[in-house]
Amino acid sequence: MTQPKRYTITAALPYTNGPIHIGHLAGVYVPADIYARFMRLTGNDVAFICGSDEHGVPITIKAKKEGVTPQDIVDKYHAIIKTSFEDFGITFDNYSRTSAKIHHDTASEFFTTLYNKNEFIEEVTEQLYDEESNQFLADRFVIGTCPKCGNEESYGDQCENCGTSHNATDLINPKSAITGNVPTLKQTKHWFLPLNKHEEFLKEWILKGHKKDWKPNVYGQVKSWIDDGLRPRAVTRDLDWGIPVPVEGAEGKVLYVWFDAPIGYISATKEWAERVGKDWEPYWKDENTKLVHFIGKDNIVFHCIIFPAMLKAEGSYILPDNVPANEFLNLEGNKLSTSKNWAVWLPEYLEDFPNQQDVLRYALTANAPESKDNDFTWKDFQARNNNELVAIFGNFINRVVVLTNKYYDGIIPTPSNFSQIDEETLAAVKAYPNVISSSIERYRFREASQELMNLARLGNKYLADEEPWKVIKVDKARTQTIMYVALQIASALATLSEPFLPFTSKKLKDILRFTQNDINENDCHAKLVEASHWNDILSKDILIPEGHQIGKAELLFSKIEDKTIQLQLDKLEASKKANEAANATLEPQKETITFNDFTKLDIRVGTILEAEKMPKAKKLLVLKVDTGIDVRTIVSGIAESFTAEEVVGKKVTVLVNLAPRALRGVESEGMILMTETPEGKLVFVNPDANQDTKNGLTIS
Ligand code: B3M
Ligand code: ZN
Repeated sequence: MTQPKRYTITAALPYTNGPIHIGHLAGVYVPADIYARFMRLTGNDVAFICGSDEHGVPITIKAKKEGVTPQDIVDKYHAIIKTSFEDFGITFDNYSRTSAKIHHDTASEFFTTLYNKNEFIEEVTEQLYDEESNQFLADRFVIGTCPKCGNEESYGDQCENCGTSHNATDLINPKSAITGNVPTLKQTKHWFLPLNKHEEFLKEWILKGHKKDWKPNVYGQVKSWIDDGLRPRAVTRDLDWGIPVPVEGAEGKVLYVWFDAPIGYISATKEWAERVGKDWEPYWKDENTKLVHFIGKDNIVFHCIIFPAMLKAEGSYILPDNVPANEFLNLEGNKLSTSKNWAVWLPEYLEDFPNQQDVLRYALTANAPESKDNDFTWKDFQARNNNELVAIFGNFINRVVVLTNKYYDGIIPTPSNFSQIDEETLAAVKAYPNVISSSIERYRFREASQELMNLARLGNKYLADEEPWKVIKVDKARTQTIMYVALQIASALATLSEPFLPFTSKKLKDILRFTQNDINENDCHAKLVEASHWNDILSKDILIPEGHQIGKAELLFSKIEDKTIQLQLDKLEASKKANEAANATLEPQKETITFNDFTKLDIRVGTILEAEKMPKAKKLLVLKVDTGIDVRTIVSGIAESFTAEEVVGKKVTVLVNLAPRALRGVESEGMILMTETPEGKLVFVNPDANQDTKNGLTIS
């Protein structure tokens, strides 16, 4: 075991423009929480830091869309995000927000320090400008083709396809995201961080330093950026939402969101330290502190190049020890998308699956996109629950607890001689903390979660092989030993599951009475058990002592039925449909007519009396229609959508004063009015029903 250390663990600050979804959880928050919980459990000093990223164009765009102020948006989503993290068991020591005063102050001070140290270049350059909306087009306000990968929907500051971070003026065919207009160029003054000046240091630090132990996806991306050559990056913007640039001559300008957001980690640490009466500085300035940033892959450049360059330029800060960025999680084969509502939203999950946080945590960890993009499917989620959590983990614990209660009234029995199998099993249990630690320390959370499950498998196998339910009939002493060994495995699971399955771990510790409210001062058993944590499994021979009373069995997990999964799949299908309908191309409105034009139309309700297919014409039906004033023939182009039989007797809307015309030799005296549904199906403009129509009246 390594010496306890100080850890500053950060998780990417989510933009407050929507709730958290499974992609965020799998990529950042679940692994970060496993890591933080593990580091605390193994006796380290941990500050686990996060907060809402409340500045930046994504917020302004959302506010514009909803017709409210950016402040309304950040207040709304900050509350939603914070609560859902808490309910999901993410144990941030502080979840702050970048609109907090402490953050504005910290970020301004940071900028001022760099400014006073002449670390910026001040330059008037031409930036993209939208004449119609009268504003500069920074970041997500402009969309165009990525000069690196050709993605046509790249943002001004970053391409989400290849991850490249660029300047808005680098985009090919830029368009305003506000008006769709082609931007013009307009001069404006900004402050640039000359990344080129830090190139040597970055090379030294990342490429020649020890950063080869960074994940290959992270190291590879960073290396390729450095190899491409670094250029100055503007760290200020002409926007009205953000932290004002704290120097003279910068009126109306704010800090670039990616300048202020990572400083949010520092301000959130300060806020936390103030609250708990600690000094924040060692967490950011002591060389012995390990700084670890958990992020998604689209944030790599900001955490591995820009923020370290800022910290280095400031001079008094430590640099990240590791940036274990994950790849992306897809959902049922498609890219997760907030705007297309293709996601599993955390608040909805918590509502649909109450008290089943651990199931999602486990499914996301076991299938985490650690080294490549991965797919979340509801079927896999169900299988992870039913075949692993229920059938292996839950089953083992349930058997142990039920039998202990049945045979010994819940009191841990006294073992007699251990067999070779017992000795081997107990030795195997003791090896698990190191196996799991080693995976976690290398940021291999998938592997770690599978090792945990292997420990439960070991327990199941032990019981299945030793069969205490049979042995009890012939050898009471041997049964006691078997149950004693099984209870040691159950105790190890209670402790080792904590980082991955914290709610289950707590429940299991309660069942095993690891902590008792009614502890008698002299009750050595209770004390012994209470002290149990990760490292005890290595150092102690007894994890749960004979004579200790445990509680009754409770189910840790329950089976998830097909119908529950189907409901989720239906939900996704519905959002796909809604999305397709919203994106369906609508025909533009026709030329405006006057009221007089309109009143010339004589529209009446008629009934179709007879119908027959026009010979040799695919589209035409010949109808006899009772218009109320007469019965007349109308030729209608609906034969591809309706049979003659099904339209007879239908009430229809008829334009009766249309000049007659001959169609294939049959004179048509009027027109049946039709329209299309959002799905493109042709329907009658039904005089009885309200149709959900799309294209206005069609002439058929
Ligand atoms: N808000 C980006 C994101 O949500 C950004 C992370 C900031 S971390 C300092 O993808
Ligand atoms: Zn690109």
